[in-house]
Amino acid sequence: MKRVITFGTFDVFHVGHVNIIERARSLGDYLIVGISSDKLNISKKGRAPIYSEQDRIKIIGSLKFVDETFLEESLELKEEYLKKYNADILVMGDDWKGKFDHFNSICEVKYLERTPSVSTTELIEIAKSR
Ligand code: C2G
Repeated sequence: MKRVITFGTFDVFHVGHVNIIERARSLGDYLIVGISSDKLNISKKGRAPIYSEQDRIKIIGSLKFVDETFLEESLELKEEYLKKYNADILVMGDDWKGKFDHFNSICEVKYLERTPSVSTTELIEIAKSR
């Protein structure tokens, strides 16, 4: 049984998020998703997510591809999370390419191609302009 783990904010949920979650799940038998806390997002992106962490966890946890979710409190805790959740494969979008290669000694690290032409930032801009 292969355990796959992935991380993300998944704010303003869109098809790019579904695609990576679906593909991550297809690489193994059990998918764990670490969802960035509101606080972590503010430190990473300089703004609070549109959807709260409770709502983002509820949305991601309701997907049929997702077996388990948890709150990712810090980028520095990645190694602890990989060990705690017994991950065999870490999946990230290719915007993170190379950034997590050093975890190769703990688990397999895979970067999947991002879905083109859709992003949370762009969706916020489109919504604002209407
Ligand atoms: N994604 C994608 N295609 C898009 C947009 C996003 O495949 N068009 C992927 C990203 O590559 C990422 C996941 O969806 O793997 C979640 O995206 P974000 O919410 O932007 O994640 P991010 O804030 O980069 O968080 O510890 C790592 C971070 O928590 C990753």
